[in-house]
Amino acid sequence: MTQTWLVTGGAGFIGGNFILQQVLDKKRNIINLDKLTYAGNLDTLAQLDNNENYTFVQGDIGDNDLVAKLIEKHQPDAIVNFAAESHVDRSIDAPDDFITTNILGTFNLLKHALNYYKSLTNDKKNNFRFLHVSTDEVYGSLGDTGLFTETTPYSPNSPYSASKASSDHLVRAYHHTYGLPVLTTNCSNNYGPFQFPEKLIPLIITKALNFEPLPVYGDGKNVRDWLYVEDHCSAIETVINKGKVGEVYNVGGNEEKQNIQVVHALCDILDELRPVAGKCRRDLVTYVTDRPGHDQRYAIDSSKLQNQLDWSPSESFNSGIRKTVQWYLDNKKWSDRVLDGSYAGQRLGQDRDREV
Ligand code: NAD
Ligand code: TDX
Repeated sequence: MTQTWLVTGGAGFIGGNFILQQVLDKKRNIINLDKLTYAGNLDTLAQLDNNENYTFVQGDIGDNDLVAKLIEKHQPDAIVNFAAESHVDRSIDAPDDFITTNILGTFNLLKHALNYYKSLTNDKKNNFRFLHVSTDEVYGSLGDTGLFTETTPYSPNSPYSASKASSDHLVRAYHHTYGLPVLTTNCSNNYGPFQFPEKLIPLIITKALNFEPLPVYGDGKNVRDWLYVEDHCSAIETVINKGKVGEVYNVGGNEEKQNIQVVHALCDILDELRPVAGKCRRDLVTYVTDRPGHDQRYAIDSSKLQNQLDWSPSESFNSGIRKTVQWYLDNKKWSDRVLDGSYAGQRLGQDRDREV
């Protein structure tokens, strides 16, 4: 029988890609609980309207009654927690929602998942999983060498990463104390279709298309490890299916790049695909004030996931970034729609002295 998975935050970037993979490939019935914050867009999932294997519920993971009722009604085989406030710059300007959703919201989910888990019997109980989607940012910042492994001590530096670290600890505690069958994935920077254009890659694509200045924080030499979003989604599915209960798995693409290299790559692809005579998009690069507390380098060792669960990424940075640019060119309507709300590409998170 087809399993039912309760996915939270499925109208966002990664959750949306995950649901599309699951439902279009007829793998699972999906219940999507999403609050529809500025980052949630039902346009992403429009092709699932009327699909009998997909149900959307607008609501908050922190809503006690709603979460209890949803779990009771749908009797999920797994809960996959993507829901979060996810943008570091916003966490600098206004951390409150990060604490409420990422910490208290996850706690509420865990509480109800545990009550439900206790009520299950036999195979349904043995097979139930709670997968928490987290980030490499909980490990802090690296120097020029070294990689984050699953045993790297937590050292979060932004309100965002601190709130994710806190939720990771709660997830861990629910396994150790109560025996809830949890799994945690800590992933590097994702890119791909349906990413809200406040994050580096879609922001630069959007601005470069319009020949607007391209804001590069600090000296542009901060390093991120980039993973194509569909590879992250396949990693999550792999961990739910094959992961050892209670374990943490790092997910990464082995594709470290300085921010300026990413920006240059985007400029070059756009110059090729949308050339404008006499203009070179690299000339739009504008170095701006650094992000307060900007982590220097993230890099992930995902060998545990690769060796123990036989996962590996399908896209390289070069193939994935080209696909991504092409997607934004082909789906300008999507970007225009999501940008017609409160966010229009302005700089966020630069003022550490602002009252929060
Ligand atoms: P996103 O901001 O694009 O989407 C978040 C979604 O969660 C939105 O649809 C939003 O409406 C929903 N949401 C927010 N608060 C909610 C609440 N209280 N109740 C229900 N829904 C709520 O985020 P994303 O980039 O897709 O990230 C998804 C998850 O993956 C997050 O937990 C994030 O920490 C993690 N992650 C992201 C990256 C990345 O590069 N984007 C990398 C590693 C891990
Ligand atoms: O305009 C910009 N200019 C710039 O130089 C923006 C928006 C970002 N940057 C830099 C800051 C970072 O070094 O680019 C890098 C990437 O920035 P973001 O896209 O904001 O991502 P990051 O802060 O690295 O966090 C992302 O990856 C880990 C996600 O937003 C998190 O949700 C995830 O956990």
